[in-house]
Amino acid sequence: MPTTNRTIGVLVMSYGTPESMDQIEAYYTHIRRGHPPTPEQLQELTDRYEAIVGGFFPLRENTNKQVAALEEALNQAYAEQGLSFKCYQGLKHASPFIEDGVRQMAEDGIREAVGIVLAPHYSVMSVGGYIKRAQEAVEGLDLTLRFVRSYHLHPELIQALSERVTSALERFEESERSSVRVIFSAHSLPAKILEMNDPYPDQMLETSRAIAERTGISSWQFAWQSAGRTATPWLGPDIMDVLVTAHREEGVKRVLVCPIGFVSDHLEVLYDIDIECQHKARELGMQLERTESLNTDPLYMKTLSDVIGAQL
Ligand code: FEC
Repeated sequence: MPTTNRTIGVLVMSYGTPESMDQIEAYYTHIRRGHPPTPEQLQELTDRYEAIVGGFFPLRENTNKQVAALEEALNQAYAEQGLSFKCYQGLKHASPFIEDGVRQMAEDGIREAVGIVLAPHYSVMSVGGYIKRAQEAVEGLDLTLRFVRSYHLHPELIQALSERVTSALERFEESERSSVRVIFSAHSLPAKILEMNDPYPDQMLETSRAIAERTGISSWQFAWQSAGRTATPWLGPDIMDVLVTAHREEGVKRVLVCPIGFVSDHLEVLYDIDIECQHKARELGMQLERTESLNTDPLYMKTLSDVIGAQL
């Protein structure tokens, strides 16, 4: 029997994507903290979106589905404890922005909420940035907002990713599976985070190691992807260089990329891995496969629902 009747708001934060091709410039300007891209930069990004979507932005629909599935998972998991949940989206670079989500919760009379980012690993420059904006937005409102910072070793997350590695390995000839190099990847960040003792690189390695242990693979490494095109150094090695080195120096012919830093199909997976890395692999004569994205996998929803519940 329920003992209380509490409605908890959940601010589900995600990167955000444009809604249509003509919004790419505004989106890119927001990512660049108000500095509009040059015409060349804009064209280059537009070309990438055209290559994957041709006018349809998969991240938006995927985030919508994840948020709906999470609300359902939470309401099922905690019903007996008298808790009900309402999820609000807060996007980093597109509407509804993080600030819109916080405002909407307050307007709906929510007094207690948990914020979570659809990215399992913490960096002050990634998840930390989302949290800072949500904290600023909540100032002065009658709303208590707690945060999940990371969940990169949650058993159900590791299970979901491990299952994906195991099933993607089946795309290689059975006799060749033991020679496949698994490359775990995540979004690079400016290398200056290393001076801040940021947990991001270690958390990536911890997730990679946990999946390797669970799946029993021994030939694996970690690589960064999608680094910004700026003059400052970014975390390396970059996945494109790793493909070349693994092939030329170690004779690797088959790779499985597992993008552990991302939870959904979007530009950084569908373009940077499926088109750019695939092109490089073909050039080198390598077979490259990628693990499926988590999207609304019930194990991922269970992970999110658990870590949100732990905040209450
Ligand atoms: O599908 C889509 O429309 C959006 C895909 C997308 C995701 C994503 C996730 C992360 N980013 C992270 C860090 C940075 C840093 C900069 C940066 C720039 C871009 C640009 C695009 C873009 N990001 Fe992104 N990111 C996605 C898309 N990102 C487009 C701009 C063009 C380019 O550089 O490619 C550099 C900002 C600056 O110039 O100052 C830093 C991190 C993540 C993973 C965590 C998360 O999801 O929040 C970290 C998805």
